[in-house]
Amino acid sequence: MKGLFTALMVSYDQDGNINEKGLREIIRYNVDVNKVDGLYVNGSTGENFMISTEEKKEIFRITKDEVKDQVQLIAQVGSVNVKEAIELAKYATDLGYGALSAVTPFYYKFDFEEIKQYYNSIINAVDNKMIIYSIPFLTGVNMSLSQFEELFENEKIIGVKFTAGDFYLLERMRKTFPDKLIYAGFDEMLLSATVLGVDGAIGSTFNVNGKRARQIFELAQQGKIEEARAIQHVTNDLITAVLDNGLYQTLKEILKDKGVDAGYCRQPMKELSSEKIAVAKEISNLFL
Ligand code: NGF
Repeated sequence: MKGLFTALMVSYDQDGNINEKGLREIIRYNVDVNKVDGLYVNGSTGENFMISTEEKKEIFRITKDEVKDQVQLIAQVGSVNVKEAIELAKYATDLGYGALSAVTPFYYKFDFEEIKQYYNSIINAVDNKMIIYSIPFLTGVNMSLSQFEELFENEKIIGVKFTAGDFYLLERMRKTFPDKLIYAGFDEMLLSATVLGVDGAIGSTFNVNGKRARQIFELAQQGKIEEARAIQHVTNDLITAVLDNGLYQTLKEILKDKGVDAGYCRQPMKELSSEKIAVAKEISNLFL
């Protein structure tokens, strides 16, 4: 399960329904053009926290059907509704997903014992492996090194998607857990995370910029830091422009510019204005 995973975008029509044809095109673009090692399905980038259980299943099913065994698949099943998380974990496992991931439970201020019970309940219900999805800036859930250590006592918990800028903690985790998988979650920090020894990365911008992510990751692993840095600089010019214009909407417009039917974002995310659509096209022409 090492390597580069695209946090998969989902195509929705203007009424917010899943556009199956568009979703299949996004998947093909990632497998055939970006040539990533795998897909991270129903994460934040898939707009997962705005859709129903049935829609989540539909996305898992379509993705597996399109990919077959061409690349690795991780199913993000996390939900504050643990019963839903278990139902999705069973569904994705039956479909043949290679690993599961679950966001730390958010909104209520769960204590660590509750968080631990959440992970163990999900993963012990299925014959699969779990990657913790840690994204403190969105969930407000910060876990310490010793808390990760306690979660990792369950051998079915095999790694973490580390979407944070705390590189002191990342370094401590790399040293403490040499056998666990650590994925970088911030694309704009991929070089620094790779230097610290992550096993892979999971990124939204890989939907359009997967080739540069591959170059950064491999050059850094080979110790060619200056070359990797030059590509990270261009990548971050791209990411900064995308973030300024509206992250997911702009990535979708770029995909459309490349001929992929990426559709719209789900409400309450708003549509881009015509000015912002023009900016997205400029970004696409300039960088991709
Ligand atoms: O989009 C977010 C969260 N994070 C993604 C990535 O961690 C994937 C990251 O690529 C992800 O969280 C998911 O889909 O579950 C950023 O978009 C990127 O580095 C730009 O900041 O906001």
